[in-house]
Amino acid sequence: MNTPRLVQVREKVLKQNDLIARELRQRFREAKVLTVSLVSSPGAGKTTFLEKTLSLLRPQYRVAALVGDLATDNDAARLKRTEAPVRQIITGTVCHLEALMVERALEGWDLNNLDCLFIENVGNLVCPSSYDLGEELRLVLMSVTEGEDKPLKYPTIFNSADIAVITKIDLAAAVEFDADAAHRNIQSVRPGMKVLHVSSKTGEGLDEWMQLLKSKSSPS
Ligand SMILES: Nc1nc2c(ncn2[C@@H]2O[C@H](COP(=O)(O)OP(=O)(O)OP(=O)(O)O)[C@@H](O)[C@H]2O)c(=O)[nH]1
Ligand SMILES: [Mg+2]
Repeated sequence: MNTPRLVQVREKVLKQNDLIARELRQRFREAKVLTVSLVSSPGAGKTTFLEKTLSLLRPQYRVAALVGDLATDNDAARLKRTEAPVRQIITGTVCHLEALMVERALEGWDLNNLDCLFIENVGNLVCPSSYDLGEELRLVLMSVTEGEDKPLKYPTIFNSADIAVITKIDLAAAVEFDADAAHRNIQSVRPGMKVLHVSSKTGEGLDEWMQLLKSKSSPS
């Protein structure tokens, strides 16, 4: 039986994306830029976490960020307060970032002048999982207010990520968040996955995140 046309088109798009992502990864490695992407459901705390991360790394590290959104440049405006170079990618109707969007957004930036590049994906736990962006590390964030079962419901995104970050832990007691259950769920879809617990409001857990990041990148 012939493969349906829609499937063929999708396979072609993903293959094309993988080729560009591979080239990007090569460029990042050659320029010694640690590239970290963030995925999560809308509102899990990506931009807030990134604001803290950029501020803590600067001025020792040369950092920059790309941020994806369907319609606004609100997140870029927030991240620019850290004074790091930031570019917004408006995706229109597209529910994820693609490697080509990253490549275009980087035009004019000399990667040799960077130590770390962060990429905030569009808030979505489904679409971004299939699109490699050439990043070295992918973080999947889940906030305590979303419940413990997200890894079970969206296993593909947890499988495509390297580190899980449980966010908004300052609210854990108020929403009776069961951290053990969340860990069990993460480990059941991705055995051995590293899990961080952070609050971007109180700063809890950010030290461990900084240590982890600094173990992978050194300022030049
Ligand atoms: N209490 C608490 N609130 C937080 C924390 N992190 C983020 N928030 C709040 O959660 C809301 C959403 O945070 P954002 O950082 O905009 O989330 P986001 O994942 O970037 O959202 P999208 O880009 O729209 O997907 C904001 O009102 C933040 O102030 C946290 O650690 N603790
Ligand atoms: Mg955001």
